[in-house]
Amino acid sequence: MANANQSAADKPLEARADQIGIFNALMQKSLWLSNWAIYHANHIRPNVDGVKVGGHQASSASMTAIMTALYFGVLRPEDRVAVKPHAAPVFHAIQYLFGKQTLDKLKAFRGFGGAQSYPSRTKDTDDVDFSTGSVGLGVAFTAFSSLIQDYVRAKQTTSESPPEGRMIALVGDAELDEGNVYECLLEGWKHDLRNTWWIIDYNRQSLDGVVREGLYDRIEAIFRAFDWNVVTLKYGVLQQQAFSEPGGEKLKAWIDACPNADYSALMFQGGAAWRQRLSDDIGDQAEFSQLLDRLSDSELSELMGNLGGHCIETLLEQFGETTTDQPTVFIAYTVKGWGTPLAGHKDNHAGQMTTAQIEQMRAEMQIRAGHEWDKFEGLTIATDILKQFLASVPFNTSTDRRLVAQKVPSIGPQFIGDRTTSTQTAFGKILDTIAKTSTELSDSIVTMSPDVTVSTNLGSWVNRRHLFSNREIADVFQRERIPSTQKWRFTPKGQHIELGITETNLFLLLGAAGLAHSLFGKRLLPIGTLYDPFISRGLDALNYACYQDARFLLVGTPSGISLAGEGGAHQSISSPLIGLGQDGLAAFEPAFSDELSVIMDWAFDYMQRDGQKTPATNDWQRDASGGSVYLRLSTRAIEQPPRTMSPSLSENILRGAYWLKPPEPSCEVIIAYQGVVASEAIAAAGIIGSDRGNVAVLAITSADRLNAGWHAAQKARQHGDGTATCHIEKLLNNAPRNCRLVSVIDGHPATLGWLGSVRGQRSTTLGVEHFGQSGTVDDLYAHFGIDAAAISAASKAMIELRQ
Ligand SMILES: Cc1ncc(C[n+]2csc(CCOP(=O)(O)OP(=O)(O)O)c2C)c(N)n1
Ligand SMILES: [Mg+2]
Repeated sequence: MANANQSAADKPLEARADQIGIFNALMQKSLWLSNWAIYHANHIRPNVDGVKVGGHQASSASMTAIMTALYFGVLRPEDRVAVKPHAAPVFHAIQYLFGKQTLDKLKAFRGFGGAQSYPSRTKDTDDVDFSTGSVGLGVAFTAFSSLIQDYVRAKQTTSESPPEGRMIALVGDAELDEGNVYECLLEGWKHDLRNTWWIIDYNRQSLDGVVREGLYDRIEAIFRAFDWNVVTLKYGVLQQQAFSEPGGEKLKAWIDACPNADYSALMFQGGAAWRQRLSDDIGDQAEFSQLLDRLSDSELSELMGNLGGHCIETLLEQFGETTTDQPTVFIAYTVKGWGTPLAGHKDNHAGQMTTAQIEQMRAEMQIRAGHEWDKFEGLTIATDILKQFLASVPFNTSTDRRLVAQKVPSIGPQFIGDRTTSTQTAFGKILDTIAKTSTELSDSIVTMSPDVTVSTNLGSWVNRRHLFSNREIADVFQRERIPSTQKWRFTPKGQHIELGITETNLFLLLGAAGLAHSLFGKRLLPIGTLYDPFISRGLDALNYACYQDARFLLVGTPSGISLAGEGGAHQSISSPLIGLGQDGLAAFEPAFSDELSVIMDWAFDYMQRDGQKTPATNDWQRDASGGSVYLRLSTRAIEQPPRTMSPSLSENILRGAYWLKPPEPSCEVIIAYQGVVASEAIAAAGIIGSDRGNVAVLAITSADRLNAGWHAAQKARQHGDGTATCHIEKLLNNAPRNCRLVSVIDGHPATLGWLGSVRGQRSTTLGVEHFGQSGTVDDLYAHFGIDAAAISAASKAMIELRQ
């Protein structure tokens, strides 16, 4: 019985042939099951809405051999894999063979509750390590996971460390068009990237067609420039044997010179076309002609399709020989649609086999009608042997590959007690206070920033906790006694990861760190800072991190037009809407430092809540299951309210709002503000109300949580829970029903625009809708109509409105 732990090359010839036979059988089965699952979803399952179901047969086929070699032979349980999104069907098929994917879910591929179109950590149940879908992101995620693996291990003793895994990306060649891949390469090089494999499915086709000539040289040069080990898998063993025969060198030279598009077209056309073209190009040369004549059309087609990426022997050998921890890229030549009638056709990305074609494939694979899903149907190797083999595959472990980590206990809110301060300054001070404590919490925090560490007030944290690097690097300025407020010391024990200016990398690193508990068994509390407007730059990666249910604290600062002098597009407008709309991210915009203290303390707990918990029906789903947190902060210092934090105030802050000035029965207007414009809202209330009791001020700390609670209550009522209510309804119920509402935010007014609908109150929404500009805060608040004068004018107009 073949032992999958041993590389095929190490074995006696007979055993090796056995093992290769088993791999080839499983490859054939994975190819069939993946194609059949797509066919079934599109042609057999009833289509009730007429919308295309889809699935990628050609992209899956292209990777089947690579994934067969990896999953059945090379991977170890500690390895983590990001599978090319549109190879999901092969992944699900392999998991099904392992017994980790159900037949029901496979039958429901792309259906409700079925196996997902693209591998999903959160939605699939079959051991997905990294979600993929938005091409390029999963690729880079593996590198950042490797960096986090190093980070975690540097803080552990050897006995605490689980085995070191390889972080592996299965990459479509067109994914290399995504710029984030190169941002990641540069960052990886800076951080001594290790244990990372990128296996490129080099089929030279993307979605729309065949790629340009000469790409290989560019790709190779790029990886070498970043100190990667480059392994090229160009020819399979059949081709290598043919090359060693008389006339074979002619064939090799022809293959090497053949343009990508021609190779693809010939693969599609098959053996007769190959024969014609090779004869035409190479001509009647005795030895070569003999080589050609020896082969039938189908053998010739098999030979020409026997590229490195489709040859199990080559794949096992090359993967097995790669024992270095140097990051390694495998460039595996493949044919898109290999092994199917779609092979090589330039339009095959969304193309699917016709019924006649799948029937032909069924016949070739000897699969009887009604036995399409049988795991060993049509294979020539005895079922017992295959079962034994599958049970011995190292990756097919019965232990859960998702790890768990102890919860890090809270140390309570850290209050900093300034009289006038900004939320950004307060953030830095709170972190500094935490840094001074010797607690599990302070040791679990890891900060990161894309070259805005100092300007987002992480400086004192870094001075105390240092920067992370695999090796010690002293701060030259410190050593030379040159005065500097920053101590820039790198050490394996450091707790800040300094990134270059790429927000996408920040989000991917936050995502990887935010999964450390599950990937590496160690709970990290990652905090990432960036300038608020530049969230948009990395938005897809942020979405990606949230989709994987990674847990982190994101700090967007400075924000809004309150940034004043910096002007223009440095002033964020729509980020509160991102906070409102982004799933998996609870967004807060505190105005005062004591609110921030309470929110940060809560965030460290919320980030650790169990993603699986089912919420009560009238609760916002995420309250039970937890998630990541986004803080929108400001550099504008404002006067702090003199107060001590009470449990009820703290609870209200976390629920999203509290009465700063509660409504009286005579209340005519509520001024509801979020964030730094608190001072304007308070001043406006003074202008219109002074002590007449006609105005109330509602402090909103989280439009996001308020809004989510409101939606949850509405849904619960729709589902028959007549008692369901929510925080914002309870608060607004304290005010007379017909009082008016004016909302204000240094951001897009739609953030609070829904408030009037809660009780059907007439409302005016103030905020910023157009690009900012430079000026003083007073200039800009007046210009955009969010100063005290504008708020009071809007309030008065609302009061004066007749019904
Ligand atoms: C960010 C993003 N843009 C566009 C797409 C749509 N898309 C899916 S696959 C694909 C082409 C991928 O080609 P390649 O990576 O070479 O894989 P192949 O299908 O050739 O195996 C595109 C454009 C996507 N999934 N993500
Ligand atoms: Mg491709």
